[in-house]
Amino acid sequence: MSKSPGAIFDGAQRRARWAEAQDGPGNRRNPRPAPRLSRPDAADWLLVEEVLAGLRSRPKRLSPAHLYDRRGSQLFEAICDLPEYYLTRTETAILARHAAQIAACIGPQALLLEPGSGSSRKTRLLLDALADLAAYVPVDISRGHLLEAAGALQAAYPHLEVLPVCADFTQGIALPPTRRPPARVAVFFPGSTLGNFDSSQAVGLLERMGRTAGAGGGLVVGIDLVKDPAVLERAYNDAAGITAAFNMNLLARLNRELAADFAAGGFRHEAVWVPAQSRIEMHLVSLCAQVVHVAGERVEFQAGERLVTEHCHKYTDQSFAAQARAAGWTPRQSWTDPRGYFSVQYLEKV
Ligand code: AVI
Repeated sequence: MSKSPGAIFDGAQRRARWAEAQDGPGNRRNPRPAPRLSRPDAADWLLVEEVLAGLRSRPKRLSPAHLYDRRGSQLFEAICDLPEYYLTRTETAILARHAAQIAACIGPQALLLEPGSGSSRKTRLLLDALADLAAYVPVDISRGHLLEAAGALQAAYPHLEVLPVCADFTQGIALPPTRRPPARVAVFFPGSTLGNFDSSQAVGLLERMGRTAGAGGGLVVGIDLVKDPAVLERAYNDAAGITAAFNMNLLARLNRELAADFAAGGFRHEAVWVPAQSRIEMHLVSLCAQVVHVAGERVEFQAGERLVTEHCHKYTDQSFAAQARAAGWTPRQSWTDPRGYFSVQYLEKV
């Protein structure tokens, strides 16, 4: 780790080191014809500061949001189809089986808001059951993905008003005006994405969703349930190594986007069940003592040192209800699968 004075938040120094890391030493006399990166803009700088702060913390930790570049998103889609990764299949089956009841909870003429909508694949199960929806508002940070998915939905549901919003849903969402005034707002948050937030962040996120939905609003949320640790660990350590590739891709992303030099074979993937926190933790474990450079900064790893890349919390009905109530939501109804692996919950903001 760099001990240079003012290293943590000295932007000018870091910019100079970043430029050198991209172009290589001696670049002014012998410039490369095609530099690896364009100059960082403001968003890149936020990313640099966040990543470096995470690499300086103990244990080293990075936000799981960084797992989802283009390649990471493709790998995650592949994970959803893995035999060991029961979550997507199980939740889809619950939604398919109970769509009519869920739609009855949501009620007529609602606005359906989906934070982190991605491909909106599961949404169709609800849309098919919600005949008189006032509007569907998918929200995603990836503009291309959002517009593509919204276009496909609009074609499949020509009478539905589809109003895509490109935004980071963790920052709160401003609802767009709709042609028909909705009777209520219902938030759809499937996929156990809530489980990737630590407890206080999850409560904050649920509170923001509650503010967006307003009094009388609804929330349909998918949560993964506590179960045999062997089943959980298998889901995140699949035999084909897709989850490992998904985790390792983070290092390739840092190499590409932050001029880092993580060695391809320097780390291994590991996902462990941590019962005290009721979560799977995804780690990258350093295979040896090594020094890595990220945006011009030195980062030391001990042999066996872990970089935490994701937390995946697993709930009981009780632990989820406590979290939801702390955020101002009242649990109304829930549905599960025959094995009790996953739960879809309906909550109301009173
Ligand atoms: C997106 N999220 C709900 C997944 C999960 O299971 O927590 C991410 C994931 N990480 C590894 N496999 C899947």
